[in-house]
Amino acid sequence: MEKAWYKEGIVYQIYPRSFKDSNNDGIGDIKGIIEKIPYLKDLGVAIVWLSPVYKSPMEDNGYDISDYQDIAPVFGDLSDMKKLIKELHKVKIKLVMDLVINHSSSEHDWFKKSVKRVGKYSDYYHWEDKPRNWTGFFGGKAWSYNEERKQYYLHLFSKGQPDLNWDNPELRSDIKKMITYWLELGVDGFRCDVINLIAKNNLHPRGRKRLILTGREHYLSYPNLHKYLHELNRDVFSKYDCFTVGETVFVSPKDGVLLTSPKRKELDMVFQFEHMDADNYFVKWFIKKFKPMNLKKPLSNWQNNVNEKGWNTLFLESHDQPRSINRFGSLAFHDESAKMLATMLYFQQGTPFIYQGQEIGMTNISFDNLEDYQDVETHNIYKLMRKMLFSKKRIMKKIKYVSRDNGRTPMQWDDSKNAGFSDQKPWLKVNPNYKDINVAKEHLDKDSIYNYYKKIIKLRKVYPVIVYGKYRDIDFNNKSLFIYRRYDKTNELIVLCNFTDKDYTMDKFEYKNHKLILSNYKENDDFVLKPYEARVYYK
Ligand code: ISL
Ligand code: CA
Repeated sequence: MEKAWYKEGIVYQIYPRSFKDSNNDGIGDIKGIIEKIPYLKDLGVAIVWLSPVYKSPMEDNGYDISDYQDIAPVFGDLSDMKKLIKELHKVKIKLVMDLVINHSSSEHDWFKKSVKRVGKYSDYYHWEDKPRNWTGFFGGKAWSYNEERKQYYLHLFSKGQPDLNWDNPELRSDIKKMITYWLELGVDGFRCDVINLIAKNNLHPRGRKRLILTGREHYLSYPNLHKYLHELNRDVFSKYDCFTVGETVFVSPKDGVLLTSPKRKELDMVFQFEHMDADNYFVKWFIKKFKPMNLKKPLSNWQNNVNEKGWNTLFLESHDQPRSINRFGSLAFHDESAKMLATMLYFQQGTPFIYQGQEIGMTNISFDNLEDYQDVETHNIYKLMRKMLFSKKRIMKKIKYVSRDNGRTPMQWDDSKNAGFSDQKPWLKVNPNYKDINVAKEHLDKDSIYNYYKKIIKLRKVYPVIVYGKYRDIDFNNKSLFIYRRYDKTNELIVLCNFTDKDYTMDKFEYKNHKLILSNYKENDDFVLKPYEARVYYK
């Protein structure tokens, strides 16, 4: 297998709005990130991925971009951005930016010109005289009327996020120029937002009626996608020492291989979401009780079918996901389960992604008032479910478990006012548990979740088998344990994880001659795994 820095290093995702506020307006910003570079360095991450900081009306917190080559004033300006790149590079940390090119904001100049049918821009978006029956990701109709142009336009996300028309070569050429601009500034790669939606089928507009995403057969990994990705790679990415990670929704391991196979030269890796359905029925709002098997099955399926052919990513959290302890671990075994989940995930094959706050075990918030939630999706879904006659109580219960704001509360730095995030009222309330869960406290405790993450990051540098070794499941049908083996010609790792809150007694123990290199308990009984115990053995 080909070696690469982006396979070896660990990525840390920053949601700028919630990371660190430097000028006390209640919103995190680029200068705040610069302040915290020593923190990132201490943790040991190699790459930082920044959620969007571009100019935006912020209908979807920056995933609605109105100028791809400028910075939103709330986050700072271009000189701050250049400084961030420089300061990160000084300490050998790479920077990956978010690339939101399936759609722009309706405030983007391109859209304004498209509305007025100005020259080449007329065709930069998808326009139709009659709306199609497609529905969007945030619930509701995906085609909306524009009064001025007197036509309907496509938006798979909110109304202010019109989809770009990738069939237009002039649009593609403008996108390539824009990406080149950032690469020239020194950016080391991109996380490509919903990239497998960019190609649309415009010939068969009627969508098959479905409970969610009617019409999705016309844009989910539609064949032209591969053509457009290959073109971007050939004309732009391949000319720089950078990497791309595609956010790809509703993809199978087979798609994963097509998208990341080095021979095909499309993307370097993808985020897939099959394991994010471990506690829901396909749609996150239809919650079901979590069963370890539902996490194990998709994760091992991707390991078994993508490894050696393409490249995986390893993630449990992001700015779109609730906190993993609430979903797959246990609040009663907060530290143990946080460490177990990290062990289970990061010793698999793929590039590890840590989402801010995950490394200290941040958890979901639980607001009783809808008004305390800020996310556009949460509000859209609330309205939709009210229309569907769900009771307010029932909807709020769902929101508490699922809302994207669970992962967006301000980073908990210390136990001072607003968790040390800002002097002013933060844009989204701080989780009241910040007195217990915060960076300052965990720095001092050698057994903290933070220091456990540090150990994992260090081990990855010591044992290349963690990065490049093959993967094999052990005792796959076990409903309580997740056990697997990583190996190459001369090295072997065994990862043992207990997903239950009870002792688990194994009937055999075959690792007597292995060395225990990591565990979340101080003492380990060979045969008995304590609640949420995790161990890694090496031979
Ligand atoms: O969280 C979701 C909605 O329930 C996901 O389906 C999410 O919308 C999907 O993964 C796409 O996410 C990305 O694009 C969106 C943006 O809102 C998300 O924050 C971003 O990660 C539109 O740009
Ligand atoms: Ca600020």
